[in-house]
Amino acid sequence: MKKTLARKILEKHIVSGEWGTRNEIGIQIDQTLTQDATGTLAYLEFESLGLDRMKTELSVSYVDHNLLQTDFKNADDHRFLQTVAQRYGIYFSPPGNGVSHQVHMERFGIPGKTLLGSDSHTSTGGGLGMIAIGVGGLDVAMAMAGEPFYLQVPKIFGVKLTGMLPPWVSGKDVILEMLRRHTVKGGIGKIIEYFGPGVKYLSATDRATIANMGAELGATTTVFPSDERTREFMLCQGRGDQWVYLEADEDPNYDELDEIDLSKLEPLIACPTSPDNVKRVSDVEGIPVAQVIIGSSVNSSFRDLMIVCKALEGKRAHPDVSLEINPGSRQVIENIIKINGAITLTHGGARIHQSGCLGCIGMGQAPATGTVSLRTFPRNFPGRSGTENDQIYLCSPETAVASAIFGKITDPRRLGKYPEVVEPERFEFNEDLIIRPLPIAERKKVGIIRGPNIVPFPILGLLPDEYEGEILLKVEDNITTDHIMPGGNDVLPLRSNIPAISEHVYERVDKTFFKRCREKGGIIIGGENYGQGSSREHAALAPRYLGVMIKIAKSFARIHRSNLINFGIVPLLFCDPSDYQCLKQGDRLRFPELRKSIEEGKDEIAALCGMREVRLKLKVTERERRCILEGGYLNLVKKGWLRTKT
Ligand code: MIC
Repeated sequence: MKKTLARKILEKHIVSGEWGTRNEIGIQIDQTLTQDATGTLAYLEFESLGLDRMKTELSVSYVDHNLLQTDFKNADDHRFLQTVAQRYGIYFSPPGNGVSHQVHMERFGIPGKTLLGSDSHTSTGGGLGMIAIGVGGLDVAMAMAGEPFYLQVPKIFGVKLTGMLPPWVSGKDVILEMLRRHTVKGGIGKIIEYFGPGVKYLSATDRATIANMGAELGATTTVFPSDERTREFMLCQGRGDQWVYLEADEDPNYDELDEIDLSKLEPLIACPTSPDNVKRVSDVEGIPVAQVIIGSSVNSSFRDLMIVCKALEGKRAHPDVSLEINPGSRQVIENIIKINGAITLTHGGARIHQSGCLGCIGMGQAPATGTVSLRTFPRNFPGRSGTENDQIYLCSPETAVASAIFGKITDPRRLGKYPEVVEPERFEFNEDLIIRPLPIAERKKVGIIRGPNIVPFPILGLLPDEYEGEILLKVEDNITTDHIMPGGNDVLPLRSNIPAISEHVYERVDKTFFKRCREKGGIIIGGENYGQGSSREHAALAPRYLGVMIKIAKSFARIHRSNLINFGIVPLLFCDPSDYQCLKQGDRLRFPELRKSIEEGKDEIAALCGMREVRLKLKVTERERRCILEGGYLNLVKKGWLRTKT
C-alpha cells in the first residue's frame, strides 16, 4: 500500500484507533507550543490536572502576542508564564524573541515529529515536514500531560507543484492561489500535502508561509516533504544533525488532487475582508495605500525582510505611507543588522518594531480611518486590525514593498530586476535567550507568580436533563472567532480573566449580546464554517461562562468545534438545512430529552420551537459525547478519565 507522507507520520504516532475513513485516532504528541494570549489559560488548565511536570519530549512557551504593556496585565501574564515554565520544565521564549512559529522553526522543529500548538498557525511547522496542528489550549494542556491528541482521520489532499516561481512571485502567492481556488472552507477535514518537482524550488521559509496559511483554508494542517532544502535550513540553524529525509511513497492514493504550475503564478492579493477574496495585483493596482506592514506570524523570515531591504536600496517609502516591519524573530533582525540591512530599512523610512505578532492580532498598528493597509499577515477579517470598517489587503513582501514605495497598490514586477537574497551559511543567534528548563530538583522551589488579573478557571456544570433557551443571536456563514471574541489592545489583556473577557463576547456584532446573554443564557445559530480562524478557546469558554449551552450551525470550523466540546457546549447541525431559514433570533427552543438522548448515543436530537419539531444532528465520538455530558473535558478528566497517570 503506497502511503502519503501525512499518513506515514501520523501512523508512526498512533496510540489508539487505526487509520481508516472517519475513524477517530489518538496520536502521541512529541512537542507542544503555546503563545501568551492562549498560553495563560492552557497553563491554568494544565495546573488543574495536578501533574508535576509535562510529559512531552519538548514544550515551549512563547510570549509573542500581547506585547504592548499599557498597564500591568500583559506584563503580569508574562511573569506568570515564565514561572509556570520554570515550575514544570518548559522552555520559555520571552517577549522580544519573536513569533512562536518562526522561532520554533529556527530552534526546535524536527521533520517527522508531531507538534500541537495553541495557535491556529502552528501548522507552519509543516514547512519542515512536521505534522503540526493548531488546537485550543486545553488540548495542548492534555498533550503536555501525555494524553494522545484525538482527531478524525483526515482526508489527504495532494497538491502537485511543478515549474519554478517567476521573479517577484513567492510563497505567499502560492497560498493565495490555493485560497482563490479552494476558499476558506476548502481544507476542512483535510491535510494538505504538497509534492512534485516544484517543491525543491521552494525554500523552507516559503514552505512555512504556505503551511502557515493552510489554516486559512480551514485545513487540519499542511505538510511538505523534508528534503535537501529542509536540510539547508536546518544546517543554517546549526541543527543539521536533527534533519531526516521524508517523503510520500511514489504515487500514493490521495483523497483529492490539485496541481499548481508555479511558473504560471503571478503576484496575488487578498482583498477585504477575507483571505479568500483573492485577485491579481495587476487588477487592483493604483489604490492609494496609507500603511504597509511586513512581518508578524508569516512572511517575517530573513529572506522576506531582505527582499524588502533590497527593493528599498536607494529608494524610500512614499511619504503618505507608514512602512512598518515586524521581524519574525530576534534571530531574523540580528542577522539583518549584521549585514547592514537595518540601515537600508530605516533609511528608506521603515519603522522597525520589536519581533512579534503585534498588529496581526490588533495589538497596536491600527490603520487610520478610511485608509487602505497592506499586510503580509495571514488574516484580514473585518475589524481585526482595531479600526472599524478597515480595508486590509494581504500580500507578499514583494507586493508590499513595491506598494510602499509607490504609495499605491503596485505590481512588484514594476521594480525591475528581482534581487537575489543569499541566506547566511550559519545564522547568528544567542541560544541563551531562550530560557531552558530547570533541573528537576530545582523546579519545585519555583513559586508561580500570579497578578491580580489571573483569575481561577470557571467551574462548569453538568449538561442538564432538559434545556429550554432563547436564540440569542443568528449569524451568517464564515463567522470567525474574531467576531465571537475580538482581539485588540483592549480585550487581549483579559485573556487570563474569563469573567472580564466575557463582557466582550460578540460585541462587534451586537452590542446588546453580553447583557442579554448574562441575563438568560441561550442558544446561538450559525451558518457554514462557524468559528473559522483562530484557536482561541475564549470564543467557546466565555460564551459558556455566560450561559450558552447549545450552538447550532450548518457546519463548524475544526478547532472551534473541539473547543465547544471541551467546554461542554453542544455543537448541533441542522438535519434539514431549510431550518436555518425558519429559525430566528428571539425564538425559543426546547430540548426535552437533551441529556438522555446524548447518554443513549443518539446522533439525532429533537428540539421544539413552539409546536414545530426541529431535527438536529450531533456528530461526535464517544469521548466527545462524554465531555459534553460532564460539562467539558476537564470535568471528565477529574472523574479519572486521564489515560496517563502521574
Ligand atoms: C490569530 O492569528 O488569529 C491568533 C491571534 O494568532 C490566534 C490565537 C489567539 O487568538 O490568541 C490563532 O491563530 O489561533
